[in-house]
Order: sequence, then structure tokens, then C-alpha cells
Amino acid sequence: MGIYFGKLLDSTLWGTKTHKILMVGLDSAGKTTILYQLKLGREVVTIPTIGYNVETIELGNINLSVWDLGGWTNNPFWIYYLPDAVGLIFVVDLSDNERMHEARDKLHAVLSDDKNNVCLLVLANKMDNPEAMSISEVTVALDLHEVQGRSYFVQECSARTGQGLMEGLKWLASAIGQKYT
Ligand SMILES: Nc1nc2c(ncn2[C@@H]2O[C@H](COP(=O)(O)OP(=O)(O)OP(=O)(O)O)[C@@H](O)[C@H]2O)c(=O)[nH]1
Ligand SMILES: [Mg+2]
Repeated sequence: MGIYFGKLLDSTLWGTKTHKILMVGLDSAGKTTILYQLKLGREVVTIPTIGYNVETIELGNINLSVWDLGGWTNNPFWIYYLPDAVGLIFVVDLSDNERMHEARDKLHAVLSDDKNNVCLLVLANKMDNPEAMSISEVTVALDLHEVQGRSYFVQECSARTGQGLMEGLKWLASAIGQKYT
């Protein structure tokens, strides 16, 4: 919390607020495609992310600094990025039925390492895929009813077309605004 307010003060002095958001999920869920669809407004060709990508997304007078962590490893690298984050985006591939339990385990592992109860946006990606699960199915599969003590929201989206991404991000910016002002 102290680190957060220090950063908030720095950014407020310059007229805009910059909030650090951590984006995690299994490999190939679509995190990097989401990041650049948000930044550039178009689909980009990606390669698996080793390490992270970071971009600043401007939403009115709020800047979201979105950190996209490569999902290829089982190492809990998120622990290094969580302490000064104020929001978490968990990306799940709606068409990856087989690895839904793995996605569930990763989500709950990240949440249990988060000591600040940051706001959680679940981006249920690849809704354009004909095999995509529904929101209610993914809510059950990820055991989201077990999430307690934090605001969360599930947004269906497609990083391919951009559908749903801004709605999700606006919810996150608003939830962060309510929590920290
Ligand atoms: N159909 C469909 N494919 C998508 C969508 N978003 C991403 N993809 C595809 O999914 C694959 C993986 O996307 P990435 O964005 O690289 O996935 P990632 O989560 O960053 O993966 P790592 O960097 O390995 O953690 C790519 O072939 C994308 O084109 C989507 O909304 N719909
Ligand atoms: Mg990536």
C-alpha cells in the first residue's frame, strides 16, 4: 500500500495517474494479442513471450501500465510484480477446455500470493472461436465463486477483433478508482 501511494503521488504531480496492472494466464491464452490490440487497435502476430511485455494504455485521465507476463513457465514469477500492482487481469482461453483446470489452478495460485486484494478482471478470450465456452461455464470452471475479499468481473472478449476489451478495461479502471480514492 505504501509503495502504491508513493507511486500515485509521483504520477499525480505530473497531472495523470498511472496504475500498474499485472496480466497473467496460461501460455497461448492471448495475453500479448490483447495487449497490442489495446495499444494499437489491431491484431498483431505474436511469438510466445519470454519474460514480459509492458505498454501504457490511456483511458481518459488514467494511464494503465499493463505488464504482460509470459505464461510458459510454472515458476511463480508473478510474485515479483504483484506488490506494487493495483489490478490483475487473468486471461483464459474459452476454447481450451482441456487446460481449464490448469487455468483455474494458476488463477487461484496468483490470488493466494496477492496480499493486497487487488481488483481482478477475468478476460474470457477467444469468444470468436466456435468451440468457446459460455461465461457461466467458465465462471464455474474457474471456481470464481471462491473469490472473496476483492472486486472481480468476468468479461467475454476476442483479442482478434477487439470485442469486449475496452469494456473490461473500463470496469477495471473504475474499480481501481473506487478502491483507492
Ligand atoms: N481465435 C482467436 N485466437 C486468438 C485470440 N487471441 C489470441 N489468439 C491466438 O492465440 C495464440 C496465442 O496468442 P498470444 O497472445 O501469443 O498468447 P499469450 O497468452 O501471450 O502466450 P504466452 O506469451 O506464451 O504466455 C496466437 O496464435 C493468437 O493469434 C482470439 O481472441 N481469438
Ligand atoms: Mg505472450
